[in-house]
Amino acid sequence: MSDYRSGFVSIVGCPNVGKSTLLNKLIGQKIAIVTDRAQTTRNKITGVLSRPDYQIVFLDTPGVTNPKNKLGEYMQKVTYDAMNEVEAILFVADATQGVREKDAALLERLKTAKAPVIAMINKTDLASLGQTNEAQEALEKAGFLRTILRGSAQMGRGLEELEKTICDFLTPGPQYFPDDMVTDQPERILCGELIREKALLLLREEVPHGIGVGVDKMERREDRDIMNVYATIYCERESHKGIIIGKNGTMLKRIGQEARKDIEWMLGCQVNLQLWIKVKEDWRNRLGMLHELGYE
Ligand SMILES: Nc1nc2c(ncn2[C@@H]2O[C@H](COP(=O)(O)OP(=O)(O)OP(=O)(O)O)[C@@H](O)[C@H]2O)c(=O)[nH]1
Ligand SMILES: [Mg+2]
Repeated sequence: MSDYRSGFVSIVGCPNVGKSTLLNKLIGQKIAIVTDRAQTTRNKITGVLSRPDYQIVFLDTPGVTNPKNKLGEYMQKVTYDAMNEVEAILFVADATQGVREKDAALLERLKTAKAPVIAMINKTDLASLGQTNEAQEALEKAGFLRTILRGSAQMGRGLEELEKTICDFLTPGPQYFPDDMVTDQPERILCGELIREKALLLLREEVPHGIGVGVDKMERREDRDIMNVYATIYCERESHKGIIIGKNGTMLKRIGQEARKDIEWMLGCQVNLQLWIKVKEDWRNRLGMLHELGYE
């Protein structure tokens, strides 16, 4: 297959603009968790799109923001590192927010990136045409973007054109991943992420950002097709622990039930999910804990 092409494309942008939603839609499978909270994604997430004559390896990244702790610094580094050694960079903007100061700051950084940068104005389903046009004009002013596309990741609009555009940046190269592999994240990490997603979605106030999830053990029961999954939810304060457990344990139960459904769907078998909660004060500044939770 001499005309086979491939390439890496990193997806970058401010928090909450829809990068992970876009990744999932492009791949056609949920590999990155999505919530309405800023800073949902904490690590680089690889998503592989395989077609008969090309392969695009997408790198979803944490939304760029000023770090407030070591975890934040790690997340920023993940994003900046992902801008190197890729064939193209996809900058995502939110049509309803336009190009804010923080978007402009990231664009400024992207100006000096080695790879060509294209932009996608996302969430057009929520924005007026005027808002979208305004975002487009602001992006055009940046002056270095190769193409500016618009669409809605959630509605699946504009994705074919996006894929076609990205194809132009692929180069003759190897198939990096087998056809049936959509991500390089191990099941254990995906399980932890699904639990974290449910916690983020169900918990309010300041609790969610301080949550980390570690999957301690996964074991298939020999007698039946059931997977036992043991996981720990880490939080930063005793009072947060109480909120996560909820009145009579109802909140923890809901997080567990909703996460279990998704994990069963992902693993294709019945799951017995056991959740524990531990308080680790200021864990987002503790390197040992960050390593333990896969942020290294
Ligand atoms: N209406 C609408 N909502 C969207 C669209 N894309 C994403 N969203 C919503 O926007 C929110 C943020 O989506 P994410 O995909 O988690 O955003 P992100 O850029 O990955 O965010 P971080 O990981 O925090 O940087 C979620 O509530 C999504 O459902 C879209 O095209 N239309
Ligand atoms: Mg994300």
